[in-house]
Amino acid sequence: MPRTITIGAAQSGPVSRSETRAEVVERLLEQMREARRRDCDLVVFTECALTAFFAHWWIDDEHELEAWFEKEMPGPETKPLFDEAQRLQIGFHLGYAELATESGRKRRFNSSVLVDKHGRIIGKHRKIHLPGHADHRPHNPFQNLEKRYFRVGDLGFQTWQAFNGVVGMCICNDRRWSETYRLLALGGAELILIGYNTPDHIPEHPEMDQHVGFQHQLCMQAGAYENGCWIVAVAKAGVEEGVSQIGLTSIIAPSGQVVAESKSLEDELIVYECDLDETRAYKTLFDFQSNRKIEHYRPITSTAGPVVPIAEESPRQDTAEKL
Ligand code: CDV
Repeated sequence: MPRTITIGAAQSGPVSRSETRAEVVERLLEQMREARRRDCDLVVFTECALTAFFAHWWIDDEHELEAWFEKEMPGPETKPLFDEAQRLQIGFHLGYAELATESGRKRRFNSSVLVDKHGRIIGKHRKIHLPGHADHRPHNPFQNLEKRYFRVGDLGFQTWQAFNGVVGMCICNDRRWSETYRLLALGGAELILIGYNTPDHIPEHPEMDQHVGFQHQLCMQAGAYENGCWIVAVAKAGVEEGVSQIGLTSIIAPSGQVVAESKSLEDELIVYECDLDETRAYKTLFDFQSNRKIEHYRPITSTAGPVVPIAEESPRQDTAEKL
């Protein structure tokens, strides 16, 4: 029997700085209800879905900064999402800024949760690859202060048995690192959920502007194929507080093909029925168990013995000519 799961990728359009949590949650609830009408088992929201992406501007005051974070999940403003999920019997993925108080310590993370159709949190990820900078760059058209506002996630890349398969999560810049997919796949992931806020311009690297959309798809398509996984990647799109962000919310099959993609830079739900058994052919093709042997990967440096320089072992043509 095929293990199909119908997934709604719920792209968010821009959220203004003044929009309240209640207003944003209402937008997300609308998308959740549409997802249910379109027979989805799971609806995927984006990174830091509850507010504008505040890492794009400098905040000095600790109180002001904390106001952008959720102190509990669910909290009073997000509980309606959990209640509605339970009522509709639909799972969801939500990215949010987390203010964690654990063992008397306050720490800030860029996090996401996976919630089952009973409204119960079954998994949590804290973003590991934090892009941007920690210093103030007021002359940039916008900043990316994730290194200042968030700690590196301390939960690793975990997977959960859910929705009749094995599910993993990562957040935005995590998707640009092959380790992310490989670790999730080694944990058995068949489905990887991603939210992202990706500007179409990096102030420090304008030469990359023309490649932003291509590179966004490239790393995910390779990650899906090389690891035999479905990938659902959901944008915060459009011009938000002066920052223009890509859309390209995508559902990618284990073949590496993009099978569904958003068309707008607004709130938009794209839906696809994903057969988790389609992962099998690729997982069998690569067969990590028999083909992926760490001992066959020659280390670049080793404490076990001398490393023979490449020039000594097999001289390059130009070196050989000089000898
Ligand atoms: N939120 C992100 O992690 N954004 C980065 C941008 C800054 C390059 C990304 O990888 O899309």
